[in-house]
Amino acid sequence: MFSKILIANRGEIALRIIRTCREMGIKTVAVYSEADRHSLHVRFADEAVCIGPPPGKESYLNIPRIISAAHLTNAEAIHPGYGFLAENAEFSDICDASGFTFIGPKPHMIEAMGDKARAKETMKAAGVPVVRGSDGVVKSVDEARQIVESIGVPVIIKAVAGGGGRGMRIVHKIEEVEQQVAMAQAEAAAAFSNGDVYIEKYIEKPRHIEIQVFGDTHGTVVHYNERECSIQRRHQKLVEESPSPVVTEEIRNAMGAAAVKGSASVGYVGAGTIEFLLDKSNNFYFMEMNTRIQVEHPVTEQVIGLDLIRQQIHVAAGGKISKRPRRPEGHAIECRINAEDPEKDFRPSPGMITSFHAPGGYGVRLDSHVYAGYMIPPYYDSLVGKLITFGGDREEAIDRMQSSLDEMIVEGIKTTIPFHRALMRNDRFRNGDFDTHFLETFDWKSPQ
Ligand code: MV4
Repeated sequence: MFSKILIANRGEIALRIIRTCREMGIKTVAVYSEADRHSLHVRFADEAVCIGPPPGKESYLNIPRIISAAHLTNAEAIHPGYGFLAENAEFSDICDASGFTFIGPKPHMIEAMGDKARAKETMKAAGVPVVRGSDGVVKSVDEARQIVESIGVPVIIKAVAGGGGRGMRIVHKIEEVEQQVAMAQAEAAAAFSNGDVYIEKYIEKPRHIEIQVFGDTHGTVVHYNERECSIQRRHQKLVEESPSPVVTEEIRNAMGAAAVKGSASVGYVGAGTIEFLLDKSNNFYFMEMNTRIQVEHPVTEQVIGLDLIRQQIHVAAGGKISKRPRRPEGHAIECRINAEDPEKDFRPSPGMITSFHAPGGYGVRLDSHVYAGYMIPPYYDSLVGKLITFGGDREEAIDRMQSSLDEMIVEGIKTTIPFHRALMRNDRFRNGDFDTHFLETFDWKSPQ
């Protein structure tokens, strides 16, 4: 096992990783930008190295500075968390080449899944259901038109270098296909330095359901059930839960088996997430694979009884994972508390937290790095914390979430707490009757 790990991240996830390292008797190194000097990850790590000015490019995204910090402190492994360099193939490569274990997949795996058209072809070849459409990249607008003539509208044009909702366009009229493809290509070239796009039949009002997978270096790949992530706004998830209110044992087994088959076919090692769309007839289709630990991993942890960060470290050190299937026990739900003003179109609301109270009690978990007197810097994401509640069933978890949200105090900045309080009272949400478009019509200000 490693004796020292450097955490190439900040905020709640840096703290989350430090907590597990301490439990495991592993020393930790924090890296921080000048804006994060007073952050808890700096206080709680055994050592801390300042790696530069506030902007991400000059600190948390600056590979030479992070590698230098690892050399300086004699770290053995580097945990990237999520975001920043977590899915950067070059970083994974440089860590290994510099003698540090990257706690995540090898560069070729990150690259294979980062190209969304290639990832889809790989999964299709492994027998995982995919949405019908172009076979890989569309080479010309003529080819695009032919494909849409055969599959019919609506279709969705996606950038191969996009992902997470970036670089997508929906087309409802066949005569607009050529122009839309040309525009999508130009946009993708500008945004991702790669203009390649592919086409799929557009699935109307799907649910976003993802499967947590895990592989070890001994050839074992397992899944830890689904997370329901349909409550999202502009491709930002706001609420996640496990299990999904609509996933039956039959769907879970089929989706889980497909996710394992797809991951095992590429020899996947570490924590991964296979994202599916579930349509109205309960057909599911592979969308993307994320090769990192995700923000919403705690809901899975709470229902399967396993520390996924511990397991990432264990696997990176060459350890084996148990093949035992883990069925969800009870129900867990997570609300992302962001420093955003839901009254003003969720615009960022950084600044000083003047007063803070963390909810607690039976079945309540708060993963957060903030405290009274903490300054939320404007440079990074706006996550204040993740409030997770769990109970014997979904209703109990939601009731507990409602009372925890009522108890939570964050003053000095605007947060998404009022939005979550309204959502937890909403009948459609309570009945599990929602899809990825739910928030487009949900008015949190009107009485539920
Ligand atoms: C789709 C889709 C419908 N049909 N693909 C969005 C994020 C990325 N991971 C995949 N996404 C989607 N892909 C097909 N073939 C719907 C989404 C989607 C979505 C699209 C428009 C507006 C909001 C959305 C929210 C979640 C998923």
